[in-house]
Amino acid sequence: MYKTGSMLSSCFLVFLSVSPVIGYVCEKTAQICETSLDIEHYLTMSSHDSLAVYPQKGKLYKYDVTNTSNADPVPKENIITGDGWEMRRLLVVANQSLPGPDIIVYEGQTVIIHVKNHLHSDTVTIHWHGLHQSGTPFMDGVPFVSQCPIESGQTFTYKFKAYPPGTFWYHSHVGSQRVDGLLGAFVVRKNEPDPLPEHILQIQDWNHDWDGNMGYQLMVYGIIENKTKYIPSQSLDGSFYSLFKAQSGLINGRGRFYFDLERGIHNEAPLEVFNVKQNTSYRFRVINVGALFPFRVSVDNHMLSVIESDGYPIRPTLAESFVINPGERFDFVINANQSVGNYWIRGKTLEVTPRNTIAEAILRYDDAPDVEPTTARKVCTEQDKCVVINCPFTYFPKDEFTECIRFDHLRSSASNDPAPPVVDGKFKEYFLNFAFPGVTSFPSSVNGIALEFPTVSGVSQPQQVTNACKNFHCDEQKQCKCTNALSLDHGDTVQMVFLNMGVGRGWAHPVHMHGHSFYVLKMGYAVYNETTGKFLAQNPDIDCRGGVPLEKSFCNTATWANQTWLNGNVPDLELQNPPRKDTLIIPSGGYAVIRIRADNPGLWIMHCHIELHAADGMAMLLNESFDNLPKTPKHFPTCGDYKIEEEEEDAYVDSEVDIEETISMQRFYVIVGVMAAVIFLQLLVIIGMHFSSKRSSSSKADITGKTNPSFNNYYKRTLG
Ligand SMILES: *[C@@H]1O[C@H](CO)[C@@H](O)[C@H](O)[C@H]1NC(C)=O
Ligand SMILES: *[C@@H]1O[C@H](CO)[C@@H](O)[C@H](O)[C@H]1NC(C)=O
Ligand SMILES: *[C@@H]1O[C@H](CO)[C@@H](O)[C@H](O)[C@H]1NC(C)=O
Ligand SMILES: *[C@@H]1O[C@H](CO)[C@@H](O)[C@H](O)[C@H]1NC(C)=O
Ligand SMILES: *[C@@H]1O[C@H](CO)[C@@H](O)[C@H](O)[C@H]1NC(C)=O
Ligand SMILES: *[C@@H]1O[C@H](CO)[C@@H](O)[C@H](O)[C@H]1NC(C)=O
Ligand SMILES: *[C@@H]1O[C@H](CO)[C@@H](O)[C@H](O)[C@H]1NC(C)=O
Ligand SMILES: *[C@@H]1O[C@H](CO)[C@@H](O)[C@H](O)[C@H]1NC(C)=O
Ligand SMILES: [Cu+2]
Repeated sequence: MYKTGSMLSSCFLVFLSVSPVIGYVCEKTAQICETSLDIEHYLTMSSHDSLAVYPQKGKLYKYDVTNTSNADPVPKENIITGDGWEMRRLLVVANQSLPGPDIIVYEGQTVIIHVKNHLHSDTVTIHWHGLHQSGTPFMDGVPFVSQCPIESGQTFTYKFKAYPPGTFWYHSHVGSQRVDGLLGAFVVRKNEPDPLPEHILQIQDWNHDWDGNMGYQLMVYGIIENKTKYIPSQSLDGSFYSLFKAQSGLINGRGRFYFDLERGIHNEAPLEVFNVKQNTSYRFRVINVGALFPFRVSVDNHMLSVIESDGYPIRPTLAESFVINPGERFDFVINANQSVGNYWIRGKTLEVTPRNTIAEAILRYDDAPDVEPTTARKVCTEQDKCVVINCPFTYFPKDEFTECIRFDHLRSSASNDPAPPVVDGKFKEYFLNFAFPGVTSFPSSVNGIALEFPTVSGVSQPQQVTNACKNFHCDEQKQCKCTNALSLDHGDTVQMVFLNMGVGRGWAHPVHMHGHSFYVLKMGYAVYNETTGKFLAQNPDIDCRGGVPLEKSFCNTATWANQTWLNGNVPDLELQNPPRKDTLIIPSGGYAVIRIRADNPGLWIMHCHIELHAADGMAMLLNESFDNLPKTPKHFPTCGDYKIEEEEEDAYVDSEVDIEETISMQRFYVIVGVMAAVIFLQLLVIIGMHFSSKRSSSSKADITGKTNPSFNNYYKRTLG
């Protein structure tokens, strides 16, 4: 029987649940938990000693094994398999593993993590997704917002309080590095007696052609395959996902590539196995660490009792499955009360067949044989419908006999955690449209503004933030790019209406807010056809303005269609037991009403957690009670642009001339020495020739200017 509090059993559990990585578990009674992460490039399907491997029947073999029947397989623990694709893919990972090592601590402990950047050519930061960083906004791990990026070779030490308790994760916040594998689970356990034994399940979409940067370029410029344009895959509700081709799904870094999904033909790569003891209940902490696709997660023959999301408790709700988007977490409990055996754990995207991307893992009861499950997914019928939690739309096609429970219909099980109330003079409301508005170009934006990051650490070098936006939205029907920061006053109740509307309406965006876990008071969905589940019209509660019809409006300056809803008077808000989240989808053509209390001074980014959308600018900053910001630690690194100051320009140019003159004089003396025997007139002629050839062919400016146009411009600017 598993007992908490014992270091030994904790390690044992983690070892079982998340091979290959043991990870770090802090002692329950410790005040300080200290560990480190080594950030390196690494390749899939290889290890330093085996070089490269290939999959067969769930095992891995060294690349030069031709007959596997009498060969020893390579232990999968040391290999990042991904989906087993043999063309090795370049990764950026922590401690040579995907996912990176689990970090497990207890509520209230002080966490110290030394992050060392071993990459040759990239910067790094690590964000602790979902932790509030109260009092330590400079430890949030967002480049140019909470810190300067960690340069190649450097180490940065993160130090913060483990709060709140729950299922969290860590990941790089630099560019698209998360898509390259720099991620891992971060669990803050409660100090409670007899918790359930638990497993961590990290699910993600996977793509073996690209790294994150290439994925971004292809989203923007299009994918061509076999001389044909690749059409992005379509969601059940009729919308299209962004142009991102996922080949496979992974669970804890393992999946398999399907050559033919319908006929079930795949490359036999090994999968993750979760061991359970019969008649025991388990808590699964599920994290979508992927790039773009939501997964619908289920376990064959087992109902899921969903008990928590993003670290906050919800009234236990039984379901066949739930939908989890990038950045979200759901915790569920299953009772292993079926017969001893193997059962499929399934993750399936909501794409229209046959483009489905699936992720698989094995639930293995103790004493069950080491074979793959043969179980089937629950058959949903008219009499026995399947219940799905957190649908991004309101209806599945009627013939799927599947019912949706929207996230805003769940209730918090906390006894006393009501929404912050409307207080006269201390209540603010903002409409924020996460969309791609445009006519000829469609950048990702919030209220028409694509976020431009500062070039300094925003939290510690506030005076050097340039290009701040004048307002938190562009004008109606405009696009802009600037450092978009919404100022929040200390103690205010801030209501935000997240939108996904107007001409730039996209598929449901999972919006993630740093520094807070907001209260979800209400969501508004689009109008759908109840039979087909297809999208019909955007939600009419919102007036997008812009002086054009809704379908053309950029929706940059939206408001309530019914103006009596302002000042917190929206009907049907759940104020008593609202569930809390840090990452929530905004349904396509719909909205979500959330509130926070502005009680955490800091500079927090808020962004879509679809990596490509965030990289493209669907992000903004919350500049929260900046005057109350805690003092930045001593010697905190700074960074910024470098430009030659006006008064220094002359000095720079003069010194260049001085150097050239000095060099010329030295040459002169050398030549004089060598030519000592030559008569005076000949010497003068030679010196003259030398000088003229030097001038015409090897002036420093000319050479550099030819090979580097930008230097050429720079040189022209400073000289002219
Ligand atoms: C990461 O690797 C380093 C070096 O091997 C090790 O000291 C550290 O404990 C590892 N971190 C975790 C969280 O396991
Ligand atoms: C593979 O090895 C097994 C066992 O040594 C042997 O029986 C079999 O003939 C070999 N197959 C091939 C194709 O060489
Ligand atoms: C490429 O397209 C051609 C013409 O449609 C088709 O015959 C061929 O099978 C395609 N090849 C691949 C690899 O999909
Ligand atoms: C689980 O419960 C069933 C039914 O009561 C029983 O037959 C079985 O032996 C139990 N399994 C274990 C491992 O205790
Ligand atoms: C297994 O547990 C679930 C609740 O988790 C319960 O609904 C179901 O009836 C149980 N099944 C058996 C065979 O005991
Ligand atoms: C945040 O607000 C402070 C104080 O008003 C200001 O100095 C700073 O530049 C702002 N930061 C950003 C990123 O807008
Ligand atoms: C919904 O779709 C069904 C089937 O295509 C169609 O018959 C029906 O008219 C649609 N209803 C609406 C309100 O569009
Ligand atoms: C506006 O909203 C209020 C409050 O919900 C409601 O009583 C009123 O009927 C609405 N007005 C219109 C025109 O729908
Ligand atoms: Cu998005």
